Amino acid sequence: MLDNLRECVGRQPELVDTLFRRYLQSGKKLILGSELWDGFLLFCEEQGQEGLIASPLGEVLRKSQEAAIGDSWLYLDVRPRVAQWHYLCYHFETMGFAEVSTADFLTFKEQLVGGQPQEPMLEVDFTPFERDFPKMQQTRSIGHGVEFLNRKFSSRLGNELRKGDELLFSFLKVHNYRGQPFMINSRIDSVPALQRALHQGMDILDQQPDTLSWQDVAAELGTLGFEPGWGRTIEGIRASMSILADLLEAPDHQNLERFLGRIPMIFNIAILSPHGYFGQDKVLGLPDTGGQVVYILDQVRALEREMKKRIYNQGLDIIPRILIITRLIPEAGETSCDLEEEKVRGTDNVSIIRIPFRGPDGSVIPHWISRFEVWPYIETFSREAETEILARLDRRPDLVIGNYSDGNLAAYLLARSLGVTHCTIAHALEKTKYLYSALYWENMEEQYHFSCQFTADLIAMNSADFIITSTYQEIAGSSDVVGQYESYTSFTMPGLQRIIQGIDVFDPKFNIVSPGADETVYFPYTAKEQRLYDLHPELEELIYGGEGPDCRGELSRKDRPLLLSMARLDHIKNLTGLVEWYGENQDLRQLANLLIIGGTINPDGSADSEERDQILRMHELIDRLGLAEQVRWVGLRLDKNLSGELYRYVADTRGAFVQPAFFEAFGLTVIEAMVSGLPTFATCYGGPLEIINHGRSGFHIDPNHGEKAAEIMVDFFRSCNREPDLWQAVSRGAIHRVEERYTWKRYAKRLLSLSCVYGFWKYATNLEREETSRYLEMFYHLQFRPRAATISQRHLE
Ligand code: UDP
Ligand code: LCN
Repeated sequence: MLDNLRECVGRQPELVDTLFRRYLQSGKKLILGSELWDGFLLFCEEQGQEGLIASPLGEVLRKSQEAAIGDSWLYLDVRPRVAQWHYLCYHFETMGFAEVSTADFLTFKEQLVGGQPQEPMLEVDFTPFERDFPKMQQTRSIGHGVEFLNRKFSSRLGNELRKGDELLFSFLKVHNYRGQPFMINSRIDSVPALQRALHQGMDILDQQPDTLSWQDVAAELGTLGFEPGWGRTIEGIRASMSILADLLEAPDHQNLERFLGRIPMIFNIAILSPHGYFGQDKVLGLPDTGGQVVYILDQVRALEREMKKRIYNQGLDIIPRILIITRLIPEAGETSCDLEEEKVRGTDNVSIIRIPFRGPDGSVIPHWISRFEVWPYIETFSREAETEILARLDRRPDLVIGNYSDGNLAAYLLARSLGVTHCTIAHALEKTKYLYSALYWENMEEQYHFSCQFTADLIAMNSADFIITSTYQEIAGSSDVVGQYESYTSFTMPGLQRIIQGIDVFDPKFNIVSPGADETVYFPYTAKEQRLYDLHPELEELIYGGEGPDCRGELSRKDRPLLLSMARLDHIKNLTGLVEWYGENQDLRQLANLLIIGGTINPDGSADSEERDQILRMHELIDRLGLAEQVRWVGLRLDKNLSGELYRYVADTRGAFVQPAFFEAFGLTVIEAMVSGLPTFATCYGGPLEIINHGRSGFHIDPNHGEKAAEIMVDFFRSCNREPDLWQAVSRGAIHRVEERYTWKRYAKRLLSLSCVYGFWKYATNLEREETSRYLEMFYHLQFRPRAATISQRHLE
């Protein structure tokens, strides 16, 4: 890249210098990639140098994420392809280019924003720990870690046969439940003994009819050293034994995955999700309370079902248990968040366990606390959680799953202390949501405490045995957009820490496991027999009723399709932006009514400052743009059945759904709306970019170009008026897309398989990760804890 660039610049050095000096003269120290590119295009046009656009210089500028500019230097961070970074610098005097290291680039940025060279700063680099750890190389492999590991490991089993055999054998020996061994007991004391026993066992099974069960052969197999766990039926037991025998003879990755998935390993799971209001009713839409709660409640139902099925097929009679550990909030309003325990509906053995946040003196913090301010409480919360989990399960959980930055940190502490497999799920990493959230962290610290959050994120993602993401873009973005995890690769927080390598997105710990939408609640509008028509009077009142304490606006034209949007009333969700685009587009106002479900109407009813600002803005827009007869704003939290039927009701009006967020990590509402059959217009930043196939199963819109987004909607409604089949085609495309890709059943199967494989991998490579664990422990104690202690204890006041 550098050679081509030098050659290209060498042909017209003055021209390039003029361009770069323009950037310098703009007076900006930092220029975003899009501005850099727009400036370049304009320059080429003015100079009559359109040929430059396709040149190596054009390529570098098109792929630059950012420019950092000082008096003598211009630095570029270039991302030629997904997850690949180069740092270049240009010197204004010598007019030459050079490639610089990550550290040099970050140091330059620190000096730019801090004025003088900074004090020596902590440099964090995880590269040396991973020197011998297998890494993927192709960008298309990113997010498919388990397949890679299985391939890698089975070849290792093959190459170092004795060692690999021993590993599998010793792994089998560690499995038991409350002292009851599984699969093999101490009579089988070596790999050859295991191979012999397997052949004898299969001979015995071959003489039995398939209809018999484990009990019928238990005594005979027991004399060979076998214990329960091979299967319930003769057919199942035979299959497990033959897969293992094949594996010991000639390892291959498919058999390895199949066999590991058959070992009884996961009976109890602890899921951590401290912040927000975690409950089953009247919580969705409250501050910090949205998709994560829906996700976990659907996830546990699906997981319990799949765990039961697997345990049954393994021939065991163990009842699986899942504990969701969240925060107890004494001042819980209408919610149940002040209860210590709640059973999850639709499950047999899943409970929500609530543990309060405590101040330094042990006193319980009574009120809700923003997710940005939970840091001082997580450690005592985790300690209490550990005691509670052990007391309730009477043993260690087999898997700990963290959710979001705070839950992931709690999961780290817990899994480290208990020595169990640890999975993290980010849901949304805040770093990419706020421009310069790392570089200007100090300016945002009072409100967001990113020093704690990003440190916690680094600890969690590096400690986790495996990471689940909902989409590829969450890990590594797209050719033009940086992934959420990728943004943790290298960054600086001046005065605090310089991250040379925070995470490697090629690490096989990353796996894409997409969530679904509860199909008992969200299903196509065409499924007439399942529809909840008795909710229609309530919905009609909500949509077309008069103004009241919870609703603003009264729709005057009931014959028009509805354009629905539903979200928390956070700035990032951009519901107010949508109202503005709609209000300013006279055509759209004539074509459809806008229905907004979110927040509350009364600003005094909100404890969240960001939500209050949005409420005031919404009122201001409705007044200023005269929207009272075309926009209906419902400030209520709808229960799931009502919101499910609402999507379908909107589909009956031949309406559509809009998700206008500035950034949406995944977007459960998007798949809910789509599977209901609603044509959906969703942000091109984040998950929806991957969920929707533009034009086929919905449409991408750019929240930064509201006018254009409104025009896309106008075009759609107009085209539907001309071609009545168009609405149906997009609706069918949306349903098909979700049914094919986003289901909880698939999710649960995959998550449990991953847990088994990574459990094995953790066992097999424990030593290799132990160094990282020790380093993380220091990072936690020396970096995170002091930062968390700086957060004001104002909640105690
Ligand atoms: N939701 C709801 N009622 C509301 C607001 C939201 O039921 O008033 C649900 C919505 O159906 C979805 C979830 O809350 O299941 C929001 O998830 P999403 O992933 O779209 O966004 P998040 O809030 O997690 O950022
Ligand atoms: C958090 C978000 O912001 C959403 O985009 C996700 O859909 C939700 O969590 C569930 O993972």
